[in-house]
Amino acid sequence: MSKTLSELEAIYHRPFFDLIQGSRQIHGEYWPENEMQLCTLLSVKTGGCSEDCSYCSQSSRYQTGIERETLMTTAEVLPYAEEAKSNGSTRFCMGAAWKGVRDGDSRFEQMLETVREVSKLGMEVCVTLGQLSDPEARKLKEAGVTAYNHNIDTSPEFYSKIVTSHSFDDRLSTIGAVQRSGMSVCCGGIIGMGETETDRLRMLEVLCGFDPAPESVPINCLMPMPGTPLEDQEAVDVFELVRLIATTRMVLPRAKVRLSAGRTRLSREAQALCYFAGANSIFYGEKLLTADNPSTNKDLDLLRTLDLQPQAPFTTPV
Ligand code: SAM
Ligand code: DTB
Ligand code: SF4
Repeated sequence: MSKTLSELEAIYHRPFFDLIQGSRQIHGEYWPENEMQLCTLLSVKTGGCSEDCSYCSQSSRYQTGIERETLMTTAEVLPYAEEAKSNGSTRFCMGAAWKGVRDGDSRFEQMLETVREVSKLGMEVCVTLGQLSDPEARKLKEAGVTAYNHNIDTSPEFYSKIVTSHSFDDRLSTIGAVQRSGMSVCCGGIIGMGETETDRLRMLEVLCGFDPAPESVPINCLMPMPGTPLEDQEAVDVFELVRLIATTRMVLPRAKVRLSAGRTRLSREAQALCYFAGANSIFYGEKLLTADNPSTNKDLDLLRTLDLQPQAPFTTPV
């Protein structure tokens, strides 16, 4: 449901304990199961991207040490998806470093084939392939994609400080095509890029205006990648992160709120506070796309300590 910036500010700036008490109550109402969704990421096409996103190790504009690779074949991807399933993930997300996809292109056809095969495994299938329009979105949906990840990354105002090779409106038009196709929208952003807390709430204001509301909202903490323009950014304050998660939980109660990149820099206690405030999904597995993620043992250990269950596997087709 739409929220104005001042409504979001009123929630976000509540006394800290009132805020998390409020988000906890909503969380308990909508998500009473004490479950954590585990999602595994795989970079199916790494590096060499034409775009200039200042946070990204995969942009060809920066010297980051990430080599350009070709698109993985279906046969190469499948063992990773099977392993993710056997490790307990219920969502498998494939990411590609390029500007976008075009119907008829052989790489797009190859992606469709991969999606068709992965979707037989009984996990949610998410892809993040950059820009697309209606025909591509329809074909991905038909092939078995459940959710399309395309982040707005930050506020409309701050966006041009971070990316110039495509616009905020370009991202919104991709999201429009995803919505029209019937795929779920997975859309969030990154904090810790030099934006203000108001920028973060402006980002949330845009997400709240989506119709339908995003099914999942990844909140990434910037992982400063050597060689990128943002390599020296300082880590974000944990309490600001928790406030944003709690506010997101309150205004998008049905969304999976995913504590995404950057958990390697968060203590166990900080992660626990994020989960308490309303985060109910994480990336699971030692690698994100190019950056590190906590080990699966550490994650399972923390979930056990907090008496949180990994989301149960699906018993009916997804
Ligand atoms: N190329 C596609 C795109 O840009 O939509 C898909 C892959 S892209 C790497 C997916 C998202 O990962 C980005 O939109 C950004 O929000 C997040 N991301 C990328 N690099 C990051 C970093 N260094 N720290 C935190 N989040 C990052
Ligand atoms: C999202 O919001 N975060 C994920 C996923 N969507 C594709 C990606 C995080 C990338 C972190 C940096 C890296 O691994 O290079
Ligand atoms: Fe390319 Fe996506 Fe990285 Fe931007 S975030 S440089 S579009 S891979």
